[in-house]
Amino acid sequence: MKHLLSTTLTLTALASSYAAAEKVATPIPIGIAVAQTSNTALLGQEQVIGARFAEKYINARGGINGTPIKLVFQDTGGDEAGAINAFQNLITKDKVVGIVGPTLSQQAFSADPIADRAKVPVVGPSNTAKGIPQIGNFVARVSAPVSVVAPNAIRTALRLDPKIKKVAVLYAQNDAFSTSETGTFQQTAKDQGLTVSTVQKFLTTDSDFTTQVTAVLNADVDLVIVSGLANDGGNLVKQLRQLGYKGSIIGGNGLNTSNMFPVCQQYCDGIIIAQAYSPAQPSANNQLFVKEYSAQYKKAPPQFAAQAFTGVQVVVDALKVIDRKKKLGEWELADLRVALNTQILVGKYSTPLGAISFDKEGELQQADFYVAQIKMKDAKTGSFVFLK
Ligand code: MET
Repeated sequence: MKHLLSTTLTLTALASSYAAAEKVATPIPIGIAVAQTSNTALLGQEQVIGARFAEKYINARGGINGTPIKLVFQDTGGDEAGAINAFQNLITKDKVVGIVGPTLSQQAFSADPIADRAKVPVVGPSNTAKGIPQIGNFVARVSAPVSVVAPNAIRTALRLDPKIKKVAVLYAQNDAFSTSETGTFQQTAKDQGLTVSTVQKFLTTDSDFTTQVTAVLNADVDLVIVSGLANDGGNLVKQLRQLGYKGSIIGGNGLNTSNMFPVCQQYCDGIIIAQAYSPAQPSANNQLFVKEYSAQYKKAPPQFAAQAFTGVQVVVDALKVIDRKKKLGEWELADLRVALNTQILVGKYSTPLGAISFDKEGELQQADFYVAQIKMKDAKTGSFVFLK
């Protein structure tokens, strides 16, 4: 018995020392957990492109002080379970040093706590709901929150049409970001002296918006503000126009993609959307990014691609600093993850978004914001025109 017990103890000790001795793999694995399937892939697709482009761009410049990176993609789908599964695979199976993801705030509130408990740094590439960095010490984001981005759209809409007085606000009540964003929109509208005549709810899974559109038309408003995701948001805008709404439309962050064009087609025309990224941002780093991205994709980088690129860049820049003090190959994975998180939070980064940093909770500090308006040439082709 005594003998058995000591064997067990020895084995346990061996197992834990084995786990503790796990080194980081080369090339350096960085996890990307975004939506590659489901309706949320309308948004995630641009993130995949931005991340892939970052991998190529960074490795072409020597990776991390000469060591290449390797992005490991795990599809989150559009829901919480998919994001949790992707995070778990990246953490335990793929043994990544950190994770860029997920696509939706709704997913982040479920999946980020798992990474936080496992002490794996997370950089949110597009999560804009209030409260994301506060999920835990290991959670930061490169996507400016709704409170900073959304008000710009209302100010611009009022500049384009100073006669706007009455507003209808619509939001997806089953989505954490949309409920957060509508709070900012409603408050900003009131602060600007507008009357919020009606507030309508829908679901991101809805496709028929007759009830909401009827309420909007009855309220006789001059501005409609939509907080939802790309497919539902696109259909809502389309039905608003088809049923006769003629006023201004603001779309929130979930409508900020040309992948919505096939949904609302020519009816996308005129939607005003605030931007956390502009290809015209003048920093040398952004201009080089835009040049190479445009050469490869024959169009300027959209916001979600630029933010995903930035998420990968932040992880890489932080790893470069760590590697200069002690080569990454000499680190144990668990220790490196903790050191990476610390370095992410204290670093300063020259990115496509301009110069950025984080506060101690992991909230993004960014200077420049923009507003664009969708211009459709026909039912299929359109573009985001940046407004002065
Ligand atoms: N900003 C939205 C959210 O946080 C997602 C937009 S899609 C990339 O949920």
